[in-house]
Amino acid sequence: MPPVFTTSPNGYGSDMRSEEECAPVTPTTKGSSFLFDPSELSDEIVGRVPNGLRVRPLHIDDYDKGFLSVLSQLTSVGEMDRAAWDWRFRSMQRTTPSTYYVCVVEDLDTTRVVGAATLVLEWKFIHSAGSRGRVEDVVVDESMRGKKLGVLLNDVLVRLAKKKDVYKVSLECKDKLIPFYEQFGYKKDAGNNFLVQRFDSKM
Ligand code: 16G
Repeated sequence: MPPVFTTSPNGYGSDMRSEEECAPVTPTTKGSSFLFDPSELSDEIVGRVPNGLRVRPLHIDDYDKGFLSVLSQLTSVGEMDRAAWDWRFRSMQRTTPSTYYVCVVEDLDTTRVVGAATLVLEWKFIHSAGSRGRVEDVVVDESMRGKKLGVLLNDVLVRLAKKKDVYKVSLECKDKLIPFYEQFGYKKDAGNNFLVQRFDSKM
């Protein structure tokens, strides 16, 4: 069955965020709980969201809301206690200019994270001190597959990347996912290749 969409696209109610959470996240903002300013995910960027879900920035409390369990459906997450999580979250939040846009889909009934995707801005000297976007760690919880949440997240990240004025946006994916990602405008970059050296146990 196709998803039902709300008329208020982002699913944010004005009563859903505290004043502190609505404040812009800047290096000088103390105690903010979102990874980046939620206003970056405007209705124009987020588009239409199925009823009962919302798209928002990663929140520091997502440690307890299944974010890591969703990520572990993509690859190895490894051990991460609360202190390690807080440290990583705060270090990503402090980057200037902002670099990490980890977006999540939250199930409003359960308040669990059911999908995630990250836009990383790689700041450059080239292209007039521009930035390149990298789409990373796109994953939807197995219980929510088939509801086009992957499409939703990718649409959000491509619109956000354009808004951030990246000169290009790229991603890596398995062969079988190439047709999926092509629908968002990605193409193989003829003449360029993705090379890697792995220092973990995966070959
Ligand atoms: C996929 C992901 C990449 C992620 C990697 C993890 C997308 C578009 N691509 O390539 O972002 O970091 O898987 O696999 O989500 P790894 O642990 O083998 O690097």
